[in-house]
Amino acid sequence: MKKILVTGSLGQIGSELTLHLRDKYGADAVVASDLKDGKGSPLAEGGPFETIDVMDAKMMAEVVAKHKIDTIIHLAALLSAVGEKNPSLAWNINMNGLVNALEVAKEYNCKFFTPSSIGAFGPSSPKDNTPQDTIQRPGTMYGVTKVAGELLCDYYFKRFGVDTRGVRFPGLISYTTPPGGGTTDYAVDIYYEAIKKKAYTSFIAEGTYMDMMYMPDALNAVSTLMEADPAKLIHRNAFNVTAMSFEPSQIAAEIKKHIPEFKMEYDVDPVRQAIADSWPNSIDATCAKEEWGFKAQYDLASMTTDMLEKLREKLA
Ligand code: VAH
Repeated sequence: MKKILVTGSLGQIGSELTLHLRDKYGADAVVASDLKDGKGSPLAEGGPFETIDVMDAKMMAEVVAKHKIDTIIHLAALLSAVGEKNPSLAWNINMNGLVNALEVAKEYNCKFFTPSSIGAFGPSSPKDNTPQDTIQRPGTMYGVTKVAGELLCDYYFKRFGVDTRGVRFPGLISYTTPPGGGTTDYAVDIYYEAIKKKAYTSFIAEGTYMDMMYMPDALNAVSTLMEADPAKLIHRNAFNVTAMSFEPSQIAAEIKKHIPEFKMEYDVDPVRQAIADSWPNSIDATCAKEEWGFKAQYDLASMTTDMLEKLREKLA
């Protein structure tokens, strides 16, 4: 990977993955892009930045040709909860944006990454230790676009030879850019509120297990997968990856070890609770470990220590 284009660079994953890739491959090797112009953001200050509307394939192709891109990291998408508020917009961006990016990757012979999600599973998927290959009948538009996206990326690999790879991300927790409109966002919001108010009211009910991962592990997963030997990949789109599974009272208990007076309350949001209930309690990441050496470094305890430390600095 010598020249990488990241779409959706100003999002929760994009804002950190772009910097991670620039650290690894050099600032000029990674072209950041987003619908917004990124003026004043570290991404625009620290390296090439282009404004791309992923609904405009011609615009994307022009940027790929201009910068001689050889790898596309396609992140631009709407997340689960916001997708339920506007399902047709979610389909349009998540699918037509993806098709545009895949067509450009095919035309310019680019390697291709786009994330799927645990949201690609549904109520009829096995709930515990959900296997890599199993029933996928999600009940959200987000999940529908993730399953369709996985199938589309496999198709472009098998039919056109595009080197497509992807992971099914769990909820991602980070302190740099707050997530926008996800169901797992409670696990990020809680850290901010713990520092600001020593209290948090969770919109997800106690006892609701979901897979989660700290952002540094997610960033390493992307670069490790993209550098993996293709001969060893039995799967491609998309690998189950996870670091931990917890429910709200467990992350609250971990925070209380650092902030003893922390108070946790619940005011369940029925829409996001229904989405969370339709997802696995835990997924099995054996294939990722065996086929390309996926390994998460952070667990709930070490993530909580680092999140609170970094957020105290950020919010000071
Ligand atoms: C969401 N954070 O909540 C995303 C992610 C597994 C969750 O797909 O929609």
